[in-house]
Amino acid sequence: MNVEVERKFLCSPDIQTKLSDLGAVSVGEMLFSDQYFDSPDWRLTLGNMWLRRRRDCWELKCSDAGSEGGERKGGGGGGGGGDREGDRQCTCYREITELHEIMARVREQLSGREGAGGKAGETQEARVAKGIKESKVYGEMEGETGAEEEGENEGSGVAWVRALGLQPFAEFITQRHSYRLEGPGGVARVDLDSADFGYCVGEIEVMTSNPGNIDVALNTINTIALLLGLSTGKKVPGKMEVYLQRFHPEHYQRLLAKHIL
Ligand code: V4E
Repeated sequence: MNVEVERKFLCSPDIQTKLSDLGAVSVGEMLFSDQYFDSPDWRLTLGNMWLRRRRDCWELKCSDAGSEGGERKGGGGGGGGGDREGDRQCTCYREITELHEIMARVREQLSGREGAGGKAGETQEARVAKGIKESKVYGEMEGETGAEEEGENEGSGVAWVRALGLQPFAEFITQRHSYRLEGPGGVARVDLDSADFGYCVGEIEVMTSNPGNIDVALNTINTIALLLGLSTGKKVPGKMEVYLQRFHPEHYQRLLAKHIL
């Protein structure tokens, strides 16, 4: 299991100088487009699950990483959940990239009772049931996705998400400059992102395959944040939070009310 522990920060004009002073090494710049999907009643995101397609690859981020293995308490909303000031600015998400596992987790979430329910609940249940019936088993769904859009990688198409009644709710392009930085106890990646809707944000990220190492990751991130002179104040919003606040205020308010954002 891959767990992504990260902390967002606002980029000061001298951030690149600070990174280079700390020995950070530039590992490249890239441009990518993200598309996020959910049901009309936001059943995935209200369950703190984020389904994304980036460069024809699917990824699901789930908030259950911090509570796995019983070694530490996971905070609400994928939060760092620790006792130190800096931990509260960190988030901790499990990243799933294997398509079969993504499909299984999405199906489980859509057919469960954890989501928004409400007025669209019944319709959504019917849609999910229909999507699952049409696709019969996930092995077949994956086969369908491979064949559905000529020239795309297997599974990169959106047929399987459509069959489950999911729709894109956010789409934006990011220009990213990434750095590699040695911290105490591990290596971190620092990304400086500029999204096409006019928001810039940085993030310090440590990936670990062992949930027992989350505290080490938090320590690495907090130390780097201190060295970069980042403020210990309020948690800095990510691109999605700002996107929803600007373009989908109702969805944003529901996520705030559930303490997911
Ligand atoms: C987990 C999550 C979302 C999915 C997007 O995650 P994020 O890491 O912010 O995006 P990005 O582009 O930096 O992805 P990467 O390239 O690192 O894989 S959208 C909202 N969340 C939850 C969340 C939260 N509750 N608080 C903060 C500060 N960030 C994200």
